[in-house]
Amino acid sequence: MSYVQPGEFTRDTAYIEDRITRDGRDGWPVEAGRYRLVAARACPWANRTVIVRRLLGLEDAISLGLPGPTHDERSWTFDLDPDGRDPVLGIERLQEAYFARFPDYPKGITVPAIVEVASGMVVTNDYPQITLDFSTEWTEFHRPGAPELYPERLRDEIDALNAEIFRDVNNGVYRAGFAGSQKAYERAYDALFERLDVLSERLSRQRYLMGGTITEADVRLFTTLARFDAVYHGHFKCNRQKLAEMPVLWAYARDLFQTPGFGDTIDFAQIKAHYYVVHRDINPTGIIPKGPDARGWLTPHHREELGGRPFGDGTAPADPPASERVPALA
Ligand SMILES: N[C@@H](CCC(=O)N[C@@H](CS)C(=O)NCC(=O)O)C(=O)O
Repeated sequence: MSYVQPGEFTRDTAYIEDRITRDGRDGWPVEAGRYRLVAARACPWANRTVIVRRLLGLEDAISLGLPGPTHDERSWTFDLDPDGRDPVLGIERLQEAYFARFPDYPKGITVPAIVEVASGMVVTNDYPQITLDFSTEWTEFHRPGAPELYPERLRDEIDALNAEIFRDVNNGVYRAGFAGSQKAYERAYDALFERLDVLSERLSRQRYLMGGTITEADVRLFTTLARFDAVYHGHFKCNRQKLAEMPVLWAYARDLFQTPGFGDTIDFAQIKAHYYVVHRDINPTGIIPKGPDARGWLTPHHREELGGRPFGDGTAPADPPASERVPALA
């Protein structure tokens, strides 16, 4: 299977766009226990949904299924679960949930996906919308003290910032890594590091992207920064600097990593296994690098000197349930 595309890598951004809403207008009403989020630890797009679910305290309302880090051309499997089956959906492959809804589903079997437990059908894989709906449609199930990640007055600015971060950073690393020509790679590389410079300047003056409090924009930038030195710097050739050589962004990323809800969703072994094993066309040996030493993520960041209240008027989430813990950094 080839991930590299001739010339420029273009992501297919047409998703199963049904939404789970309070009014149930697409046939999928908000209801505790009705849906299961399937989200591999490895995947940055899935990671967003896991972080937001945790920050908002939606664990009891929306359960979490976790496929293993690697997959074949038929995509994600529940190989970490007993008997290789998701314990709630009873399926071995996420593909089964896509086929239950669309028997000839022609596109990628991707995470994150939300599956209706009773029917076993995938409802949506529209990840940019999933986290926004967690914030705005699932409010009755938010924990007391849940932060406002997508406040109404900031939405236009967050949307604009997210679009730049998606194009140049979240997807920019993929455009560099899967480029099929030197020119396409260099264009993606230049746009990525120019954007990181702009974000670094912004974050030298304020603790988070929108000011003193965490928002959806920080979640989206964090999931790429968390994978930067472990994967994108080498595997995707995004190597002007390591994250650890960009002082502002590195401190910002550590600050978030050490905030409950962020670092406690990160599993570096799974992240590395996914990229280096699955993308055989750019890493034909499938060898997974041992480094980098991840313990640097736990060093002091001093970002609290910039002030701010990470959760605004809210509070930090409690530790994740035992079944959802990631391994401690060795
Ligand atoms: N489907 C979305 C994002 C989700 C996505 O790409 N997920 C990857 C993992 S990070 C995936 O599930 N890939 C499945 C596959 O390659 O078979 C997209 O293509 O923009």
